[in-house]
Amino acid sequence: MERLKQLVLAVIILISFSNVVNAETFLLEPDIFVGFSFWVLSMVCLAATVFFFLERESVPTNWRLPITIATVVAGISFVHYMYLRQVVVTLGGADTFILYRYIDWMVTAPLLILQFYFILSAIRKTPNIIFWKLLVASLAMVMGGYMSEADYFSGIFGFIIFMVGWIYILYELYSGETGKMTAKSGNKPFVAAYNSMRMIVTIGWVIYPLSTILIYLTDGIGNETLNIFYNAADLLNKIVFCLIIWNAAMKQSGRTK
Ligand SMILES: *C/C=C(C)/C=C/C=C(C)/C=C/C1=C(C)CCCC1(C)C
Repeated sequence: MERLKQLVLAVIILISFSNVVNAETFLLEPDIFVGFSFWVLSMVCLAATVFFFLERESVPTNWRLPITIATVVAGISFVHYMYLRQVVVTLGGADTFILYRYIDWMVTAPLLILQFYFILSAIRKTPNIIFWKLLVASLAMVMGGYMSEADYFSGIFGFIIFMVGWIYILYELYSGETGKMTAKSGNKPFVAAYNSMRMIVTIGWVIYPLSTILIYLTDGIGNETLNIFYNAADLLNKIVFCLIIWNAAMKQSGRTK
């Protein structure tokens, strides 16, 4: 296990180095804040990947799966952010840019929603149906968002699919089986973490469509500003979200109070 860990860390470090080498090839102009924010986010995601990876052994056995998922989410975002930074440098604020984000979202958004099932399973027996409900709804949601953005049908149709999926997930998390089982669990640190995570899905996720609408209305601020909003949203919705899970896991282990 120790060997395997060292190997994985070595691979992560190698990828980071290739990232730095690329930075020389695709030199970022320091006054381009959007490029800068991509660079910072890449580093935060790298740090989070290593952190969750190492912390996996420190949490109670039941909590290892959510921490593994956190590692995967941070890792995907890390690799993807390096890619996006190059897109920023080579294409600038080109229109197609936002669509590239879906490569990440398609995978990470459902994984983040499934975390509610994984953490609930860590503390009690949880019916499989909750897994499937959250999976199908979150997949439909990202597909809807993608269709809307890529203008497959009319944008509004994809947007409606997105809204239906998202509202269904919120219903499930507040008043559905998942919400009820959590409330009844009587596990205080768990309920607190669940509530914060649910708040992030309720408010943090709105940053994306809201800033899209804002940019659209103010006409001219453009895609660069939009990407900065999205980067901030990703930081909250991915990294902070997973840190809350880690914190709850630590509380269960009694290592922190
Ligand atoms: C880690 C990534 C996450 C949590 C991404 C979430 C993305 C959204 C909530 C996107 C929403 C959008 C719409 C609802 C309409 C079309 C425009 C989008 C993509 C901003």
